[in-house]
Amino acid sequence: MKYIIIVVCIALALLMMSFQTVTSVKFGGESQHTGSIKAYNALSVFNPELVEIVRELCRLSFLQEPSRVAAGIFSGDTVALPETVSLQRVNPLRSWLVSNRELQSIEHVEPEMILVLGGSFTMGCSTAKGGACENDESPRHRVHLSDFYMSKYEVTQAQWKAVMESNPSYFSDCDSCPVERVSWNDAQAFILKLNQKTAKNYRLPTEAEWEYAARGGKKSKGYKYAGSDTIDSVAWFADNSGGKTHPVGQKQANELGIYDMSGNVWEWCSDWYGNYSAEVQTNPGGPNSGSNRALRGGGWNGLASRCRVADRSNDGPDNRNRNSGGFRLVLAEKQ
Ligand SMILES: [Ca+2]
Ligand SMILES: [Ca+2]
Repeated sequence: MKYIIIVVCIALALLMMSFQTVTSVKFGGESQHTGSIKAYNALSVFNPELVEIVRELCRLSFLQEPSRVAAGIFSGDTVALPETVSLQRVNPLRSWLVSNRELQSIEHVEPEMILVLGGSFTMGCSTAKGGACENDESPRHRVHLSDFYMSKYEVTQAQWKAVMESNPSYFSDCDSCPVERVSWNDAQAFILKLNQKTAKNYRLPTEAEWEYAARGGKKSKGYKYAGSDTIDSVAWFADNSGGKTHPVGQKQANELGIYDMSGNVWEWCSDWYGNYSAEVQTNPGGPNSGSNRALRGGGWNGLASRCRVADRSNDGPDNRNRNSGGFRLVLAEKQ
């Protein structure tokens, strides 16, 4: 069966290349392994969309039994695997492949989650790093948090498309960029569908969870931005973004291994936006009511001061006009 699949992969690659009028790839005298790898590489140069189909077929074939061929095909592959749910819609051939294998695509839409060990921290702005604090970042107060899991990256356009079968992003056509132009309510709709697909309880982070994670949790080094005092090393913001979002995970991660908490897109939190209280709090979820929802971390079009771990912003829950507004996910426990 394995070898049939290999042959099919190569045949498929050659068939696709015949549409691309690629003539420079030679298979003579080479093993099937080498041939398929070369075909793959050639395709990736000439037609990234078609190579996805080959890659997916091979990946599915060796899901249970990783082999040299699969390793070769995927060597140098730095792109996240495409989400089969969305591609079922996009490509009839892939749809056939998926339905034949009765693939459950859930694993490919789920975000990579990082364990954030609970602990205590002081929430709110300190002038220790020389930053100007804004009024809504005070009073500083002590917060105790339980363990939780936070997504390593902002939710990407590929993940959004896989779940929602749409892409609201202004900077669309970039699967690995964060989804943006989503309202707080849109994010809730995504989470509802994701939870239905996965039978898990994903949710937005609370502001306290967001700030604790941005500060590096138990591993915090007290940086001004998430992962550094030098903003350029950790964040896409107005001065370095070139006026657009960027694929997630390209800047340096923070102390917990979480990316882009400062910059790229603003991130919705679950809380109503309101004033802080000076009381010690345990797992706070913000005010009971309000008119706006909290946003954190700054974005590609914002000032450096917006990317501070203590900075807060807010917007109406239906507002999706921000092409710098996205989100990331939290799980209370690994499920
Ligand atoms: Ca961000
Ligand atoms: Ca602010």
